[in-house]
Amino acid sequence: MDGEFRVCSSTGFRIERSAEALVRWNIIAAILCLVVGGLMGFLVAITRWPSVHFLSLQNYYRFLTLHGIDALLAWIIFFEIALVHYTSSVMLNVRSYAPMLGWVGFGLMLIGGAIINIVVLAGGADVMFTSYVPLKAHPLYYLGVILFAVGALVGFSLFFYNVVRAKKDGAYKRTLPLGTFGVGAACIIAVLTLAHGAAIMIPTFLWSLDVIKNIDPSIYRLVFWGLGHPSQQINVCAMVAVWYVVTALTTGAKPVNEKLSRTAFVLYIFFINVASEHHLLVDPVFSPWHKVINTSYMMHLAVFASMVHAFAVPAAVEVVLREKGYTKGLFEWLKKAPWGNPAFSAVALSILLFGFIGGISGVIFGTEQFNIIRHNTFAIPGHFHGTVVGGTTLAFMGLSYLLIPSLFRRSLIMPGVAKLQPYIYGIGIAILAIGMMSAGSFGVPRRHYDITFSGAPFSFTFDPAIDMFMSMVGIGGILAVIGGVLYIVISLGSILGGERTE
Ligand code: HEM
Ligand SMILES: [Cu+2]
Repeated sequence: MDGEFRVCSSTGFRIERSAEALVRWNIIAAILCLVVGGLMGFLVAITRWPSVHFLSLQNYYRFLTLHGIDALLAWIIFFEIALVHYTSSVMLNVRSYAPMLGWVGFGLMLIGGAIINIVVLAGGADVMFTSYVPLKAHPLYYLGVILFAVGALVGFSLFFYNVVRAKKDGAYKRTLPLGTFGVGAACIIAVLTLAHGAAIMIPTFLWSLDVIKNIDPSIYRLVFWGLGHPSQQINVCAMVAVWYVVTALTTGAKPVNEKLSRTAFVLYIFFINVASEHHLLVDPVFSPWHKVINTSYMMHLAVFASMVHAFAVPAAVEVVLREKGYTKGLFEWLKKAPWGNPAFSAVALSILLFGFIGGISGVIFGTEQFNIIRHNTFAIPGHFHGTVVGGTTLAFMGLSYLLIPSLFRRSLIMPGVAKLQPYIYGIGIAILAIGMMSAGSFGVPRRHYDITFSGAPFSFTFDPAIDMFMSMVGIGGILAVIGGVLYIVISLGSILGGERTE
């Protein structure tokens, strides 16, 4: 099976069987994780909507834990490993050089992910995604996380092996194509991130076994965010790489200045970890001077990189569409962009939502001076549903609309619905995130089961304005869930039962 190539009629890439199989199975695993993660998100959202308040106290925290794990960790990382194989073999027209290792990594991630899900559902780990000590989970939970992370490390490392071997085989001359380069930056950050992960998860595992007696919560948070924050930058880097790849494949866009785009990826590698400090702004670990310098100045080195991409991608689309003759007025090119192609519209919405909802709010909430009035409020999940959901998840959905015809060789079922899906999902997420941020600005806490405080010895009522914002969370959440279900039906339905294309 290894070494057998075919030429893809839609993208022109020479695709080898084992590389194709790795991309396919990682995508299938990713979508299945999104099924569980999305269902949990739905249940949590209708629980936070006070007029519904669906789950029991215990299940709220249990399912919130699972939502974070399956949506943020599993869906996104499985998809990123698919991207690793796609950009380091398919896009370079070479074979996968170590497919066995690819399967070992995949298997570890599956086993680790399954263990985590089972332990959480069995009630052994109501610790939420961050598993802050001294909250203690069953040792198997930490073992599951470690296995998943080792599997991911194997997957990300294969990128380097593939591109080095591909160069020897003459697949590219001086430098990698931009999409591959971007995923390469993500892989470098991934290796650094997973090293922090090992440094914190292995001791915590030993602590849960009583081998280590005590872990200082401040140290835990410091090292944990060396894992937790840069892993979001893997997502940002991979998402931006997808922006370039999808706009290139759907419109033929080429960056106006490729060197600038590459430099921006390098900025991510160097400066993203300094931004981890925004998670520690209420901790006594760093001095106020350190926090102000870090979050008012250093942080912008990475933010600047995102600004570059946010201009470079639309500019590339504008240039190519103007070349095609859409030159009337300032915006004819924008009107004539392929808005009916769900791959393109998903990426366009991803750029908008990531920039205007996720990015701007992140810069504001991450500043030392502002952080204290938003810390641990509902505004924070509002911010990151703009980044990892409106941004990354939507971009990955868009790419998968291209990969299904190209790699699974099936055409999309329900093409008319597929056209609408990115809009339904995107608008839902926008309403959800804005509702969360607005409620947070009135002090509504995150990770809180009952903001009416029923049965509490003292009474407290929030500003009545939050009723509207919490309803936005419920209604936006339901709309996003409808968009998510449509995505799952279309993608899995096409993979299983779409018309064969070649
Ligand atoms: C239909 C889509 C989604 C809905 C309706 C939804 C809704 C929610 C809600 C209501 C919360 C609870 C916040 C709280 O009570 O503090 C939450 C938390 C969270 N969501 Fe989502 N979400 C969705 C999709 C996603 C996706 C795709 C991701 C990841 C890529 C994600 C990542 C997270 C994370 C990491 C948390 C925080 C968990 C924690 O505090 O431990 N969500 N989501
Ligand atoms: Cu962060």
